[in-house]
Amino acid sequence: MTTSQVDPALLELARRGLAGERRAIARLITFVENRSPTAAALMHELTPHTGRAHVIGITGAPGSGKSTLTNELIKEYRRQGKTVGVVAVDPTSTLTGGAVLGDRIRMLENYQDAGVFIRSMATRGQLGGLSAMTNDVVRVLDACGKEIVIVETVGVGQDEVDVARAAHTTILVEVPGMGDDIQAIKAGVLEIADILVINKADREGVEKLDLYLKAMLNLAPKKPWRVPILKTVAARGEGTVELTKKIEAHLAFLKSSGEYEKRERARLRDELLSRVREEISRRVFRRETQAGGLAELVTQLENRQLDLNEAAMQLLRQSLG
Ligand SMILES: Nc1nc2c(ncn2[C@@H]2O[C@H](COP(=O)(O)OP(=O)(O)OP(=O)(O)O)[C@@H](O)[C@H]2O)c(=O)[nH]1
Ligand SMILES: [Mg+2]
Repeated sequence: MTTSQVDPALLELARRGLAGERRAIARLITFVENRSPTAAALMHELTPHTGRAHVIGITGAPGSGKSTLTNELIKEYRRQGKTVGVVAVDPTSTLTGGAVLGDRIRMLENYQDAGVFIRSMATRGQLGGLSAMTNDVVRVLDACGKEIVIVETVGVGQDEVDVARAAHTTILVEVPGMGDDIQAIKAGVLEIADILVINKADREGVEKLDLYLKAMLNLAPKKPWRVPILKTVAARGEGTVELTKKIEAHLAFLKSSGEYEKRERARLRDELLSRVREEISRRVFRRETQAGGLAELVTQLENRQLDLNEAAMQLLRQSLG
């Protein structure tokens, strides 16, 4: 697609977004969320401007203080003169429904600041589409000049873990005193953490959790980056300066070790493959009941007119046609 084929109004929208205009950024994200054909044209315009932001994932159990911590990080980064974008992935679960409203209210604190852009996204149960969409929203914020992009997700499902994996630096938030059963943090979740945060460090059980996390980290295979454990009281803004320093140190490690390029490449590879998978299924299902479509091929399989391999190749050819 060449730029000349794109609607001039869209080009203008992209230009205003790239210049950091808040309303333009909001509209760009809406296009991306709706997965409209327009979004593809816009991503074409924005992509050359991406790759500059430091993407930070914040994940952890519901109510562990991720949004409060995000809010404190925003304040600290603004003090440092950095622009910040936030994508808060809202769980649709009724369990946390109340907390989501709390998020919005707390995050309003920063809304008057042109250097901050915050967007909440509902999970809406897209099939594997959440991480693809979140990645695109992150790209928009990156292209539009946000130097730090924070992605807040509730670390419960694979989808959220995937989202966290797309970040350069992933912070896992734990809280003390939740009982031993909850402390049995899944090894898979711990594995994605570059920095561990014990939030609500004003509560009892901090040392116990600290020891537990240290033991868990010791069990994991040794890696060049030693995962630090930090204590914060996000509700009082304590420990956030230290956290930004660790985040910075992690980025420096990624860059100096060559890990940055490696992660970037692995992420793009994953994204490309899942986009292709998604597109093929979309096309196959769109023509499911048409002549030669999925339904008919299944019938031919039943009648032993085709073998599985032939049917698969036919579907694949069709989806490309
Ligand atoms: N005591 C204490 N409370 C805190 C601290 N940080 C956050 N909280 C409180 O914990 C509650 C949940 O905080 P949130 O920031 O909404 O947590 P969250 O992880 O974003 O929640 P979800 O997005 O619903 O998963 C709020 O009432 C906060 O005020 C802290 O350091 N100490
Ligand atoms: Mg939250």
